[in-house]
Amino acid sequence: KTEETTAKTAEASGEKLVVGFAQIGQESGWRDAETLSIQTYAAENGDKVELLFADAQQKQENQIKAIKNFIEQGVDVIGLAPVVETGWDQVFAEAKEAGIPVVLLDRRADVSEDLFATFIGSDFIEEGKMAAKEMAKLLGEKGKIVELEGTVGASAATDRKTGFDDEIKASYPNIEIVASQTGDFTRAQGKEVMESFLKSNKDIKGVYAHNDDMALGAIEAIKEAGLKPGEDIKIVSIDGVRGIFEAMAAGEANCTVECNPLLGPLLFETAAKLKAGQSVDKWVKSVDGVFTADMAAKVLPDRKY
Ligand code: GYE
Repeated sequence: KTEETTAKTAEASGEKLVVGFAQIGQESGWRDAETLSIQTYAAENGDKVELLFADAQQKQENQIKAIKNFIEQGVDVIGLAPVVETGWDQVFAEAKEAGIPVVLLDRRADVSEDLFATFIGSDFIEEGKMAAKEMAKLLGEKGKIVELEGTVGASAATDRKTGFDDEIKASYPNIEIVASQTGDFTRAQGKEVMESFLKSNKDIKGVYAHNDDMALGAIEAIKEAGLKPGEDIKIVSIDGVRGIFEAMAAGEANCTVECNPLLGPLLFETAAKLKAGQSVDKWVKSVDGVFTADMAAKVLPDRKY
């Protein structure tokens, strides 16, 4: 009710940029940092922008409901972090019909180019490749490893797997991925899956996790099994959240590929351009970088998330 009222007020005044954002949920530290970035920008720029925020609890049907609701309320721009890649055609077509541009934030959707305005986010295939190279260095290019995958059907999971697996296959014939399973990007499931990997596989030398949260769960499982994460089993993951920097500084993780979640300002700046009828690039690419354990202690105080 409150959301509806604020949207109407903004619409009536016609000045504010009204953005409806359909967030995935709260599955990871990365996701929380992105949400905070969006909400902080909106709060600090309340004279110019109005944010309608929906948390979908990791369910696509809830995201679709939120988008339909935003269309009904006549927002200027819809922002969406699509939990999975497929199944968006119909609701995006409805937004298009209503003349509301859709901005994809941090994950891709598999739809034709005319159904969305732009994708703001990382090259996940490239992230996977970088992670594979780091893993190879840590292992002296040989050994058995396991993979913790993100949410099934999410572009960030599919592409991080493709990039990593392809790079291993192409360049490191003595590294073998002996098991690969989803941990849904959460710490709890990362731990659970790692426990079962440790039970059914001997000699695991490395873990590649599609995000830091799952890696942090795996680290717990490894410790409980009486092994040393970071030494006996090398840990490489993606995101760059504070928790993994702490683990690296403590010698329990080895490498993270940073994926920037602080996308709030860019989301609203892009939305403002779209409202003004300006053109924007189809892909506004984030720049990612590699952080290894030896850098962790030094950069930790300056980490923003
Ligand atoms: O890496 C993960 C989150 O879509 C890039 O989603 C994002 C991913 C991020 O849950 O931690």
